[in-house]
Amino acid sequence: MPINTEETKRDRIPPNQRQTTGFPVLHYGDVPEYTDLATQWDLRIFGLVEEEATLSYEQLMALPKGNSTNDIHCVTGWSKLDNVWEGIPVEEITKLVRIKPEAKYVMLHAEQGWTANLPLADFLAPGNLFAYKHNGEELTPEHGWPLRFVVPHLYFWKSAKWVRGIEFMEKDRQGFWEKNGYNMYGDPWKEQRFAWD
Ligand SMILES: Nc1nc2c(c(=O)[nH]1)N[C@H]1C(S)=C(S)[C@@H](COP(=O)(O)O)O[C@H]1N2
Ligand SMILES: [Mo]
Repeated sequence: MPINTEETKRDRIPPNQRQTTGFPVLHYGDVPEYTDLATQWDLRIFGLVEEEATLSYEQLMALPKGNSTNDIHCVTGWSKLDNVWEGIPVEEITKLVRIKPEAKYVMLHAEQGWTANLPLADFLAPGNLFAYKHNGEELTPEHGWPLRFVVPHLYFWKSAKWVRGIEFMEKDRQGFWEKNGYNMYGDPWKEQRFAWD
C-alpha cells in the first residue's frame, strides 16, 4: 500500500495549487448530447500512422482495458488526488495503427472542434488512458462521457474530454487553449501555465 498521510499528500500538490475533494467541471462550449453512440460517435486515428483507423464505440470497447490511479492538476489552481480511472490504455490504440517514426507530436480532437496538443512521448506515457470510468462510476457527460483522455503528468487541460480523433504529427501545432495563450507543454511542477512560463 502507498503511504497516504496528510503529509505525503502535501508533497503531491504542485506549486500554487490547492487540493479539492470535489470534482470541478471545466470546459469551453457545451456538453455534447448523444442519443445513439452507434450512429453519432466514432474515433478516428489518423496522420502519421501506417494504417488509419476509425473505431465505433463497440469496437473501442472490445479492446483490452486497464486502470490507472493518479493525481490531476487544473491550471486554474485545483488538484484532485487519488483518481481511479478505467479505460483503454494508449498502447492498445497505437498498436492498431502503428505510428510512423516521423511522428513526434499528437493532437487530440474533441467534439465541436476543441483540440489539445502534446509531444508523442508524453502521449505514450505509461498510465495514460482513454477513460470511460472515474472512481468506479461511468463518466458523466460533463466529465467527458463517452470517452476522455487522461494524461495526469501535464495540466489537466491536455486531458481532452469527448475525444473523437487522435492525430499524429511531425511538428507541434497549437491546440485550443494553446492558441489562447496557454503553454505548449504544461508541466504543473514547473508551473508552465502560460506561453511565456
Ligand atoms: N473537449 C474538451 N476537453 C477539455 C476541456 C474543454 O474545454 N473541452 N477543458 C480541459 C480543462 S481546462 C480541464 S481542467 C479538464 C476538466 O475536466 P473535468 O471537467 O472533468 O474536471 O478538461 C479538459 N478537457
Ligand atoms: Mo483546466
